[in-house]
Amino acid sequence: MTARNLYDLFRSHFPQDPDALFLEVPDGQSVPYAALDGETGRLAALLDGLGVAAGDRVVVQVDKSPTAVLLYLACLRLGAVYVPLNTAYTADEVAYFLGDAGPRVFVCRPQDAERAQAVAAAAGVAHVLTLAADGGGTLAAGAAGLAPLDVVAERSCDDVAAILYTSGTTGRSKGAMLTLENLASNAQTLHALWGWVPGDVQLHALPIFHVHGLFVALHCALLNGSTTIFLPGFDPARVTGLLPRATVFMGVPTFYTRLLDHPDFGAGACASMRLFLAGSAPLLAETFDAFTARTGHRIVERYGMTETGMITSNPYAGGERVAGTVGYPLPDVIARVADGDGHELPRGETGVLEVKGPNVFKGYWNMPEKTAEEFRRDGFFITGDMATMAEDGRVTIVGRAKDLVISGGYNVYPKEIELLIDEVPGVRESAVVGLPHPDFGEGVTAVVVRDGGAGTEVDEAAILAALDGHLAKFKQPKRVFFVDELPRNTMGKVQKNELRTRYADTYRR
Ligand code: MCA
Ligand code: AMP
Repeated sequence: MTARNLYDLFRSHFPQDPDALFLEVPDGQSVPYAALDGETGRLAALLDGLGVAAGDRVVVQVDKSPTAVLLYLACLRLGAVYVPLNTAYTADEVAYFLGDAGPRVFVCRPQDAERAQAVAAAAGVAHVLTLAADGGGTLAAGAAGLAPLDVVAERSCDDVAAILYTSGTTGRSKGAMLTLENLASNAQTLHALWGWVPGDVQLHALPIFHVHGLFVALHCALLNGSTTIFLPGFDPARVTGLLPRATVFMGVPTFYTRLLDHPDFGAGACASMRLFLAGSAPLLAETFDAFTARTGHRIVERYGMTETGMITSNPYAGGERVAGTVGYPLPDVIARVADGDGHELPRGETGVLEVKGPNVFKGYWNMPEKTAEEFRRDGFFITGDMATMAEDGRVTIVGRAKDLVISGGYNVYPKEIELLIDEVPGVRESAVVGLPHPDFGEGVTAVVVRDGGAGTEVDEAAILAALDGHLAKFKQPKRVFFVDELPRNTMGKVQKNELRTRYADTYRR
């Protein structure tokens, strides 16, 4: 990357047309490209006044809004580290993130301000600001009267631009440090690979607290100087209604199954579309095929991780988009399928996918040992995904070596839930698995062994009540089953595969 700051890189692609829109917000205030310098400059002035300097963290847990995007860009300008959090996280979860990230500023929703003040005070956070979905709150009010700060901090490629938390197999979330180089290289590669052209319009319905909606989608549009039609969330009727104005759409598989379930969705809605992309979870071949049959479009499935950004993609041009595969490693990414010791396996064999390239993160914030555990000595990052690579390099993800459930594109680590369930009075032990789910792809499911001696006849409602308020809704089990004992192998390890088989039909339509 030659730019000294990611914002500078984006700015070099802003259209000259003073009316060109960056974010077009149906029923709201749109954001022209021409306003970006001023608006982000004002937010930068506010943060600067609160003492936010390069390298300081700004933790943000807010509903999707144009101002949230401007805040991200303002952090880039200052060289501050942007740390977005899923709005579903509870106060308990936020307390951990604030304690770990140690931000100078925490921006939250107005309705969460009271609890946020308490949590922030306990974590020693100096300032709490609010931002509502409509842009209101103390953040905008504080910035409104300020002169834009004419700053674009000089950063190096290796400086951290954002920390994104991913859940950990041990139950503790890890903050993935993403550098300017990580974000810029991935954005530039994807922008070229997916053939962005002048005039492209993106329809955006993803959340913006994860890599998919924030980086993959918005960075490509920014590098293209494109307009993004910016929706507050995914609603199949709204998406169907707005698609005729768009050329590019990115979604998790649940978006596509919900669109296919919508009676008005079809080829007509997709007439102007150039590209549908899917990722964050496996896209079933049946969804790919049904989508092609209904619309004539072949979805481009790609694969990535928070720690790496995008790793592989099916071809946009010059190759087949094959359902059930995730395509080829990106041009600047090296991927190998390896055995448990990191030795590359012959093509066609199944092993763990390992990757290396400018997209691979710098490490986990405050966790050097965890970072070291996930890298090979030769610098390859161990994804924890099981894959095969065909002779021509095409990658198929066939499973996970890590104990992870992906529900509607959100990651859920069973360990985190099991630890909480095991604390419920009357529970001896538990195992959490993901089962096939028609809407979310996988449904989080708990299998619990009661503690006969405790005297309490704990039931499904009691387990769910105990989790409520402590665990984000999307992590909470959709069903809880009770068994006398968990199936174990000779080593004493719980056989989750057996549980997945036993309860496989739980969510069948
Ligand atoms: C909402 N609920 C969920 C989920 N979302 N439960 C399980 N899994 C979910 N993903 C809960 C709600 O709290 C609610 O609970 C009930 O399910 C039904 O809510 P509903 O209104 O249907 O949900 P929604 O608001 O429509 O949300 C579904 C969604 C959303 C649109 C699919 O989850 C979503 O936007 N997912 C995208 C995630 C994403 O962007 N992932 C990218 C990560 P109750 O009824 O009890 O209140 S980045 C990544 O993975 C890597 C880098 C990559 O490769 O991209
Ligand atoms: P996250 O930690 O949210 O970044 O999730 C990354 C994980 O999502 C990967 O390690 C994969 O397990 C999964 N994933 C992302 N895209 C795909 C895909 N296209 N097919 C299968 N799994 C995927």
